[in-house]
Amino acid sequence: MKWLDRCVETSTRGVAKRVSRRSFVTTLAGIIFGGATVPLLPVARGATSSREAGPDESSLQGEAGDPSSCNYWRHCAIDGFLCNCCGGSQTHCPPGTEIAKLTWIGTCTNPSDGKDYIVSYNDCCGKSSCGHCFCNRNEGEKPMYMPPKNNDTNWCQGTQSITYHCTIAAVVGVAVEK
Ligand code: ABN
Repeated sequence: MKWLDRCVETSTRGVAKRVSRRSFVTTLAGIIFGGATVPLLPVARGATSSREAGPDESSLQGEAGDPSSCNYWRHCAIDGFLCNCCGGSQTHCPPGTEIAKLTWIGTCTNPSDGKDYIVSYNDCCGKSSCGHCFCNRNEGEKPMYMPPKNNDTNWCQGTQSITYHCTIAAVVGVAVEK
């Protein structure tokens, strides 16, 4: 084992002669802390790729907890075909369609926790009308002559195609009293 001691001593002395203590500590810290952050990266990417964690819906029973039903709690102010019946889900557009960035926003009460949530009704665009599960609920809606408060609007604007297919209902936040 003496040869190993001598070998390590020689290489350590060599490094000590060539490299300043400060640069050695900097490099070592870079390896330790840089290495520690690498495993976090895929987790962060995963978090941004999912549209929402969402409120707890596990205790909901019947239509209030069924994203294919017009009576699903998030649909309180929707006007359109439910994407859950069209090859998508309540939070994701069906394959081959593009999500509209302009949306209609509603505030719906989640019966499982009694809290009010802000729900974004994004239209999915680029395929002809889905034709399944049409739903028109108008809580808080105002007549057509007040366009910003009326949900009877094709929000497929600024997308590659203005053809409307269906609508998703994504929770984007908790509503708080002013
Ligand atoms: N936002 C759904 C929709 C699309 C086209 C026409 C009316 C409503």
